[in-house]
Amino acid sequence: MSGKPKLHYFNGRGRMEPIRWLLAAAGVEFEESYLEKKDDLTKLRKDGSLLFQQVPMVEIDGMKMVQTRAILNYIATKYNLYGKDLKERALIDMYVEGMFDLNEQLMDYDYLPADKKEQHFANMMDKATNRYFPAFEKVLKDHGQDFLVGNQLSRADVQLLEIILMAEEFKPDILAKFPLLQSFKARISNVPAIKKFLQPGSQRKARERPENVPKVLAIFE
Ligand SMILES: N[C@@H](CCC(=O)N[C@@H](CS)C(=O)NCC(=O)O)C(=O)O
Repeated sequence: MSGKPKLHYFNGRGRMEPIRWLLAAAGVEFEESYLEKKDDLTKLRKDGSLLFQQVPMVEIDGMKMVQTRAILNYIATKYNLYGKDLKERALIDMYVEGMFDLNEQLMDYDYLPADKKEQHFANMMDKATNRYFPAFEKVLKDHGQDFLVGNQLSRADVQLLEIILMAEEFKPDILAKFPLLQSFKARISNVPAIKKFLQPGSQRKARERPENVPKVLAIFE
């Protein structure tokens, strides 16, 4: 055993990507084991490795953790990316839950059938532009700090940057009306561990290519 966390998922973003981001931001090296086909998932299930028969699963500190949020909570707590007290943590939880709601829409898009994409795209862009990004712009404006919560980097900053970059892949000028989010993006992208993760060749995953979608869907059907 190398002692590094081991991530079990398919070779794509999905629900594992925020976990990759958070580990990278914490400066933690990790290994990955990719599910290539349904049999790989069946094997993990038969091993008893998946409490609810689902991935993401992360082997970390002698545990086989499932449930994305539980995994992220553990990593954030362990590496001090979860605020300095209960109230900061409450704010981080609130912000991050909003990010999960938007993330779900962004994440689903590439896996939808063609006839559902247009409506979904309009809805997710509307939510990003009129609900979530204005909220985070306001948070930054109200307290005038560099980070979303308190005076140090937290998981909320890491996840917001991830979502901003994802949303820009769909609409490059999506931050046009959000000057504080633009400077936030530049600032957080420059945190050394994050900067490294943003370089080509890191374990960060690209958006799903259309030709891979059937293969990924077949793992879980
Ligand atoms: N609440 C779970 C949901 C996990 C989930 O739906 N995973 C999908 C892959 S992204 C899966 O394993 N699907 C197969 C199944 O639910 O049987 C989490 O956040 O980890």
